[in-house]
Amino acid sequence: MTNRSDVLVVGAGFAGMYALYRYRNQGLNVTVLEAGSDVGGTWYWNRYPGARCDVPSLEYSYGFSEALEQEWDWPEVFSAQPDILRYANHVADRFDLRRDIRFNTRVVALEYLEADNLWRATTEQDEQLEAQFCVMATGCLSVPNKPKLPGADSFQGTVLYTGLWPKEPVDLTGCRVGIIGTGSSGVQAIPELARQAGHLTVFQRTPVYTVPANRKRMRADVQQEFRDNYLAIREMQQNNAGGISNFRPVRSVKRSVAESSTSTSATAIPTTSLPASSLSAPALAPNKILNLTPEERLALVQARGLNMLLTFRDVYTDPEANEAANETFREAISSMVDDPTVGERLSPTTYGLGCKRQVLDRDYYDTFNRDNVTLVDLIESPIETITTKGIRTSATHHDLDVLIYATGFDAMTGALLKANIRGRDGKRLTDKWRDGPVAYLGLQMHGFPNLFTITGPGSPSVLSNMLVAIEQHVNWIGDCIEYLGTNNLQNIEPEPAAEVDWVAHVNEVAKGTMYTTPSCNSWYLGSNVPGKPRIFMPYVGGYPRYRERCEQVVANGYEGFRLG
Ligand code: NA7
Repeated sequence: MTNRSDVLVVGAGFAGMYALYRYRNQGLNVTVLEAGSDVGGTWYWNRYPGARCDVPSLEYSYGFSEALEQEWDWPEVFSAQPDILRYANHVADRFDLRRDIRFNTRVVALEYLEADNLWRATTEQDEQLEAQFCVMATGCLSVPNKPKLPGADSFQGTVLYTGLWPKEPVDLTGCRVGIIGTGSSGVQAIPELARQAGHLTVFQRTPVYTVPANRKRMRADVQQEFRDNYLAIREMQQNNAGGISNFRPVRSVKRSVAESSTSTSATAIPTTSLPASSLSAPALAPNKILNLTPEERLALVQARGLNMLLTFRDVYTDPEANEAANETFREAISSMVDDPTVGERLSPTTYGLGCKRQVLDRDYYDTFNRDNVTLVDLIESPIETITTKGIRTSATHHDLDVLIYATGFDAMTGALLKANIRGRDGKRLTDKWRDGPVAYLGLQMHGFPNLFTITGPGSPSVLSNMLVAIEQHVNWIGDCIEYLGTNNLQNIEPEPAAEVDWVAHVNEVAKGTMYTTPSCNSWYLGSNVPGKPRIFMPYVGGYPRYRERCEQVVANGYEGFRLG
C-alpha cells in the first residue's frame, strides 16, 4: 500500500466496509484506516453480554450483493452481537476487503491541503496518508461517554465500558459487579450480568421504558421467503420512513395464526415504520389509548405485553394520551417487580414514551426480583465519589470488584469532532460546530471540500435502518466522485446558505415531536453529554423524503453544492 490513495475511508464498520467495496469496484484506489484490530465497527467494540440489534437481521443486512443475501444464515430474528460480527467478518472475507484496510490505525488528525487539493490523515503512529477524497465512516455511536466522576481513577478493581468491551472473555463468577447506566446497553447487559455475577448493583440515574424483545429463532422457511423476495424487499425499504420493509412472509403469517393459541413467547415486535421512537415499534393500532379506561389499558398490557402501549398513535402525538400510556407502564412495572420500592424506583416519571429510542430487553424487570441484584437510585442518593474499593453514594458505600460504565456515547458528532479535522484555511470542525453540527444533507460541510460524512448529523441515520442509510450515502458519494471525474472537476463542498437552510429544515421537522419535548433528554439531542449543545441531530422527516431530496439535488446538477 502506498501513502497516497484516491479515497481515504476512516472506519471499517458496516459503512467503511461497503465504501471500500463500492469505491474499489468503481476503479478507485481506496485505503481504509481502522482503530480496531478487525472489521465490524459498533459490533466490534460493543461485545458486552446481552448486546443485540433492535432491527431484524434480515433487514439489518447489506442489500448490495444478491449472492450475499442468498448465502448467509441468520440464527435469530433479532441478532446478537456475535452473529452480527460473524456476518461482518464473512463480508470482509468474501469480498477480500482486508487487503485495503489498515487495522490498529487510529486517525488523530485530518487536514485539508488546499494547494494540492488533498486530505492528509495523521495516525496515532504518526504516519501520514493522503487522498483527494476523505470519507468519514466513523459511526454514530462510537465514542463512549465517560462521565467525569470524582475519584474515578482511584478504583482498584476492574473497570469496563460496555462500548469498549474486551475481546477476551470476562469471568464475573462470584464477583461484586456494579453497573452505572440503564439505557439500551445497561438494560441489555443487566440480566446477563446478574446471571454471571455474585452480586450486581445497578446504579440508575433515570429509569427506562423497556419492552420485551422478540426472542425468536430464525425459521428456515421465513428466511427463504425473504431470500425469494429480496428484490422487492429492498425496494420497500427505500420507501419506508425507517428503511424497514415491513415484509410479512406469507408462510410465516399462516403459521403464526395456527401457532398463536399455543405461543408463550414474549410479544413479537414486528418491524414497521417509525412514528414512534423505535425502528422496531409494533404496527400502530388505529384506535386511541384515550378510548380505553385505565383498567382496560392495564388489562391489555397484562394480557398482551407492554409492547401494546407502543401501538397507539395518539401516544406519540397527544400529551394526555402519552401520559396515559406512561401511567399504565408504571402500573405494569409495579406488578412485575416484587419489592414495591424497587418497582417505584424503576418507574420513569420525568419524561414520556417516545422521547428516547425505544429500549428492548430480555427479562429486565424480572432481574430485579433476584436476590443477588440491588438497585441504587442515584437521584435519591447521588454518587459522591468512586473509591479504591467501590462507589460511595450519599447513603452508603458499595463494595465492588468490577465497575462497568454503560453510560452511552457522544453520539453522532463525537467521532467527527475527535478526529481533529481542519479544513480550508486551517478552520477546525470543532469551531464550526461549536453551537451544534452544521452540514448539508448530513453529507458535507462548507469549508471542508471533498470530505464526506456517512450518516452524518442532519441525515436520517439512527432513525432509520442503518444499513439502508449507509448504502444510500456510500452510493451517493461514489456517484458524486464519479461525476466529478467525468466532468473534470476537482472538488465539491456545500454552499454556506444550503447547509444553513438544511439545518433549519432538520430543526423544523423535529419541532413538535415527542423527541424534542422540553422534558426529554436523549442522546439524539446531545443532552447526555455535559456541555454538548442541545440540538436534535438526526433527520426525522423520514428516509424516503430524505433520499428523494438527495436524488433531486443530483438531478439539479448538485444543487446547493459548489463544484470546482
Ligand atoms: P444511553 O441510552 O445514552 O444510556 C446511558 C445511560 O447511562 C443512561 O441511563 C444515563 O442516565 C446513564 N448515565 C450517563 N452518565 C451518567 C452519570 N454521570 N451518572 C449516572 N448515570 C449516567 O446509552 P446506551 O449505550 O445505553 O444506548 C445508546 C444507544 O445504543 C441506544 O439508544 C441504541 O441505539 C444503541 P441518564 O438517562 O442520562 O440520566
